[in-house]
Amino acid sequence: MKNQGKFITFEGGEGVGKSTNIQFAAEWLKARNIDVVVTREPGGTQIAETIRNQLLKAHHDEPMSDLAELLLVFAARAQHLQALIEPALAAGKWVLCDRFTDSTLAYQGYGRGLDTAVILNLKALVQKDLEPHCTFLLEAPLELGMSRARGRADDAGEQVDRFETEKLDFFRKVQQGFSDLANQHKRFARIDASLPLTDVQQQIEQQLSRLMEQQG
Ligand code: T5A
Repeated sequence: MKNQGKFITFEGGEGVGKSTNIQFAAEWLKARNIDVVVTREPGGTQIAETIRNQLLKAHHDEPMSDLAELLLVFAARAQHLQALIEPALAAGKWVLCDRFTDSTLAYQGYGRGLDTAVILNLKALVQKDLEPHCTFLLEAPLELGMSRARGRADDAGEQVDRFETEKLDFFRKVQQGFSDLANQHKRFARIDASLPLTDVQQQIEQQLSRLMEQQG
């Protein structure tokens, strides 16, 4: 039977360096002849990116309900899994995904205060038994991540998105959510993302080497 690929997710608060380090990980793996797909959530396919636009759009004429937000996140995920993630894994590729369901538990669960049991039910419906092989949790003090995100957005001339307009207290709860999840699940690799980029990438390299060894 053909080797199944590996599913690796990158998680953490705003601006901790997920996008930067996912690109680094992809290049590192490609240099070792691994077939890699880089994707993100919400999004990753045409339909899921359309949902992302609505989720992140800062100004709607009506406020988005927390439940609508949750269901849209999972609608995008269902599409992303079927159209991109599952076929890539079945073809033996390594899928590197910028955010996944841990973000839903952290943002919609801890941040918005939606019932974790409801989120876990939706997770079971959408993901069935698929879990990431490894989840890199990039951790840095909130203020550092937010100032990095702001700096990057200013450089790129981007507007803030709907989540970035939330108050600090919301992001504290999100951060607590990620920390609790990392304490509960062995698949998490905690990365100190407050360090200079080369040190962050050294930690990521170590974890990728470990995953390649498991591959045999
Ligand atoms: N969301 C998502 C939910 O609410 N529920 C869900 O289920 C899901 C999947 C998505 C939003 O949607 C929410 C959460 C989010 O608010 P996003 O695009 O993933 O949006 O959100 P962000 O986390 O805001 O993504 P960013 O692109 O802002 O942050 P990254 O990717 O973590 O950071 P990155 O790599 O762009 O780095 C930011 C800047 O810092 C520099 C980089 O060069 C860049 O300029 N940098 C460093 N500088 C110094 N030292 C380091 N170690 C550095 N690392 C990065």
